[in-house]
Amino acid sequence: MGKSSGSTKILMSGNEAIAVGAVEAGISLAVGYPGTPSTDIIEYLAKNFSGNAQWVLNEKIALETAIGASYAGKRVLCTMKHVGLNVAADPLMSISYLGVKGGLALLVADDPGAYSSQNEQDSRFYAKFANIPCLEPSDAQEAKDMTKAAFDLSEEFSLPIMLRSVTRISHSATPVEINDPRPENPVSLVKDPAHMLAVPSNVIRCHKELNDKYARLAEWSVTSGFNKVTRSGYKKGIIASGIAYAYANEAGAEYNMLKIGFYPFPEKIIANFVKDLDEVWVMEEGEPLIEEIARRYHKNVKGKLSGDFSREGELGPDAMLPQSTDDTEIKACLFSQDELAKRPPVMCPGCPHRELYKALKEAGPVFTTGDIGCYTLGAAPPLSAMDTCLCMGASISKAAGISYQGIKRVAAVIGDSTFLHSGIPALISAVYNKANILVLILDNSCVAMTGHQPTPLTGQTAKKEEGGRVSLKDLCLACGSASVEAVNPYKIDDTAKVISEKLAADGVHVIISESPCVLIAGKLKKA
Ligand SMILES: Cc1ncc(C[n+]2csc(CCOP(=O)(O)OP(=O)(O)O)c2C)c(N)n1
Repeated sequence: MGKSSGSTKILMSGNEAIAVGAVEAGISLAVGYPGTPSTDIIEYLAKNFSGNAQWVLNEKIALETAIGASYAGKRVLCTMKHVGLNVAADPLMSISYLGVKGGLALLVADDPGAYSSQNEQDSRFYAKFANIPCLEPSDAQEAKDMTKAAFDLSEEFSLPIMLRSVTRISHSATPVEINDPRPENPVSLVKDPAHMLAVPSNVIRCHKELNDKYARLAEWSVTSGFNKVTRSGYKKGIIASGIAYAYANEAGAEYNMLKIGFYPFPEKIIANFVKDLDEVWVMEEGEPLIEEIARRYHKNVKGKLSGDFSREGELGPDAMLPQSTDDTEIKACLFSQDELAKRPPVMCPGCPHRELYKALKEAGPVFTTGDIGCYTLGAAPPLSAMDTCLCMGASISKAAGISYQGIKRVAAVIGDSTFLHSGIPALISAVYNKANILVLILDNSCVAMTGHQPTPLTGQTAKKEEGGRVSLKDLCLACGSASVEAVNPYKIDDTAKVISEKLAADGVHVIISESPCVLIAGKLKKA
């Protein structure tokens, strides 16, 4: 990638378009932690971008690494899924005060409908919370254009800029025009304590600078072209953002349309749009953020708060059709999700996680706190092997919390990537506070759930080059675990014996279930 291709148009997914947009904008680094639906952006860049594209251990590290590259004057793309932003929220809330140097675009992919997530939180609220702008594309071309715009805006306002995607943007393809890449910024690391130190003496001034920028950005949005009005001449209107704008276009030509693609915007945009309308629909994925504003300016607003759309789950192309068409043939072509056969995810045949769960069952009664990964599928019958699941890294802390109540035979089940993501501090805390728990780390030599990304335990980088390698056993011992044993989960009886022993012992014991994911085991053998 990187060659001039004139005005070629290529069919690409929103995620590919974001990756290409970042390259065209002259990034020097792309950094992220995997999470559906954002994962394939870094994967695309690792394969097609000659520069640096990295997986790091979690989203907080991703954002902090991006901030470092920006301090060095470079443009950097940082990617994560919506719940990842909770992990990165700490640096986010303060970097907005300090500001950035080289352009920093923060891509956050939301999952309305929670197809592969533990919730359906709406990242636009984080942008508002941190007082940073948010761009919300409605197709792949716009995803690319907005990505490029985000870098220019980031440097103009010295702010990280959020790009909010959703599953249907990230994973669906529309034609995208390819342009020449801009050259990378030169390296320039200049000390600027007033804007690089988040210390009390800087806070109030930086907060004021941020508030001023946010007000200027709202005005900037008016001429940005990202929030635009199309008039139909009728008295009905739709305000729509992101993918919902594509759905709104299915409603018919009689609707006036206000497309919101940029936050913040001055409320007068909405006030002017709804002024002469009889009826206003608001279509947005996630929470009724725009709708709440629209309600201040019009009495007849239909959306999620009025109950016309569900507040849970995602909208769809047919969201407006029952209102806008009497054509029974069209309606008959639409199908609701309820009519589709249910295909919940299941563990693959031969998955080592299943064998480990069999051994755990054989070892006798146990309360098992769980974590997030392929092994979470063990919560479902017939295994029913996991009793809790909350967020990444929570299994060990939950088990410790239970054990502090004097309860014995508590096990935490956690994958290798999840352990590296946020399990390590939990393990150290449990050792420190003398928990009596068994920690089962399911090491399958990859981040299986999100598509077999490599980890520091395999030592392979995102670009499939050799990186530094970390020993899981040494790591657990260094965390202070009373014992660390490796088992082969396919040897169920042997594994059950070790589990029984460790469940009966006091202290924090670790068992590492060592067996590669069956889908990559063949490849690993060949390597
Ligand atoms: C904060 C956060 N970031 C990312 C994800 C996406 N995600 C779900 S499970 C997982 C890791 C799974 O890897 P591992 O723990 O090794 O288990 P495996 O799937 O390989 O069994 C990731 C990255 C998430 N759910 N939450």
